[in-house]
Amino acid sequence: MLTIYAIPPSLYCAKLRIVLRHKRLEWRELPPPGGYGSAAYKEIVPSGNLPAMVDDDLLLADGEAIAEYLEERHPQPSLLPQDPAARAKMRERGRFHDTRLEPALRALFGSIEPHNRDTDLNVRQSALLSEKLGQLARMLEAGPELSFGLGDCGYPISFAWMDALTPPLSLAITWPDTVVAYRARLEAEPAVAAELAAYRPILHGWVERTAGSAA
Ligand SMILES: N[C@@H](CCC(=O)N[C@@H](CS)C(=O)NCC(=O)O)C(=O)O
Repeated sequence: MLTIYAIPPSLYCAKLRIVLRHKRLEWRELPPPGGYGSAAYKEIVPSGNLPAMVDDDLLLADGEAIAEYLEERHPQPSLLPQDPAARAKMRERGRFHDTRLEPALRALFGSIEPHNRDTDLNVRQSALLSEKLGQLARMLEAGPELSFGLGDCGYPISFAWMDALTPPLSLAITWPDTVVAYRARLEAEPAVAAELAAYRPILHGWVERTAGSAA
């Protein structure tokens, strides 16, 4: 059985679980031994990154590399189109999430605790996140239309984080209609719905404890 090293509130671990659920794979989930960033974990996973996966004698520690491996190892149900151009567009969508949208969200993590709250940062990142959602809307509108795939899996989790951080950080994020419709399509996917049902309470509990207010 696959082993995944993960911690409950991790965004990229939740993204990976959407892939695992969609492919109806069985996995066991372990916390990093000794805690996140520990020497004991780095003895298993040299980079110390989460998520990491062990499949027989293969160790992988990057969410995207793991997802691509699972796609090749367990091609059905597929999470990549057949056509090379459509596959590239799906990967482009995933890279936009990982390298553009999520970093704009992650920049807020240091501002969650009340004593570290940075109102200017929250305003700047609200504008940046709105800009990224606008770019995503234009990418979606330009097409092509793609069935649910690898490049979609990060978005529902980042969207849930934006919801959770909006009240405590007083974020003002503009959600284009195209992104609202895209989000609804993603959340109707059974693997996404199942992951969000499990993940949202964990996320909101973590934000509530860290922010010290209702989230
Ligand atoms: N894009 C990476 C990001 C994963 C990520 O940011 N993981 C965090 C924990 S949630 C981490 O490992 N941080 C420590 C580090 O990057 O050294 C992936 O998909 O694996």
